[in-house]
Amino acid sequence: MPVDTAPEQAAPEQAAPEQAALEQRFQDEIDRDGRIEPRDWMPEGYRRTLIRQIAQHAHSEIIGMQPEGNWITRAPSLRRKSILVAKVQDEAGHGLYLYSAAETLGVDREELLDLLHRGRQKYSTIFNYPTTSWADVAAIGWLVDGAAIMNQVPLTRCSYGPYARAMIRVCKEESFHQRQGFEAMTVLAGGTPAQQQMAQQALDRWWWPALMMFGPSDTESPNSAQSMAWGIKRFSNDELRQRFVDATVPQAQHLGLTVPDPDLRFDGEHWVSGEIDWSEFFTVMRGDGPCNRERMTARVAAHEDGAWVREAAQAYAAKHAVITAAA
Ligand code: FAQ
Repeated sequence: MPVDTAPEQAAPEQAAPEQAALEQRFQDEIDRDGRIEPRDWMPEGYRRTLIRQIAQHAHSEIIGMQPEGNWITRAPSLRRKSILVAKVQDEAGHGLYLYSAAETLGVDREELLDLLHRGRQKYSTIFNYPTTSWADVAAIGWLVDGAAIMNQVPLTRCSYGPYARAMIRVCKEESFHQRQGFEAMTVLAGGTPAQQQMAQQALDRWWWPALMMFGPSDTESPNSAQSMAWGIKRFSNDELRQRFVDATVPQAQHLGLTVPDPDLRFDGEHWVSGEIDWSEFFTVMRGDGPCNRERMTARVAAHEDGAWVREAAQAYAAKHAVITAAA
């Protein structure tokens, strides 16, 4: 089925009575905070919104393997290397759960990957920044996984059952990732002056891109209102970003690091950030960030190199289907 993620245009008042009853049942389920399951009737716009968001999320997980994967061969100890290999494998696994969740909506993962490779679907801007030092790996765990958890814990209560259930396991693993990043950052921040400098420079590089992960400000977010009405998103982009800032500034202070925001202030209740450079966010989102081309080239090459694995898996499945049918 071709993927069309444009918003649905049908006017509800034109719907036939049966259609109106289906819509009412769907809406009642949403209103009572129930779960919509793959075989339930759902509005076409709801289905398209979920495909768009879940596919982008899956793409982010698999492209997100690249910045940290860059450091597997150069991790500073065997312990750090084994942790990093496990983390990067987890990210591949998250991609697989998410492509499976998207497939329950009637799309094929091959088609979603094709859309990614042709630049027709997005992945998170955060993965278009380079990892220039080992401290960047620590900063990704602390900040990027920290932001991902803040965004994804509410998705465990998403109205679409398969996505919500996938998020429960993903969030447990992301929580480990965040803690290992903070632990690695703690070691660097408490180390030699050179290590402390590495930690500070990594925070300087990743702070603002991490804030951008939450998406455009609420006034510039075209999808939020409908996604919140459908119970896909539970909080707005700005609400989640604020929660992240409130949680993370005290962590930076604990580490003895300085958040690279001269306008950051505490208003008695919240840590209030200075203005985000939205032109940078939109530039990276359009494909002109520091590593967009490099990431896509590596992704397409990995897909092509893996063709024989997919063919072998299909041949194996076909062989076993014949054996099972004959038994
Ligand atoms: N990058 O109207 P909204 C991770 C797009 S996973 C690129 O606010 P929405 C794990 C947005 O798609 C990180 N594009 O959109 C890990 C839309 O464009 P479209 C990924 C962005 O969907 C850790 C347009 O802007 N997480 O980190 C971004 O309601 C470490 C307008 O925006 C998820 O995907 C962005 N940052 O809200 C892996 C979580 N922000 O599609 C490895 C699930 C916005 O209309 C290492 N997704 N856009 O053409 C969500 O929660 C939502 O989709 C948002 C965006 C909040 C990201």
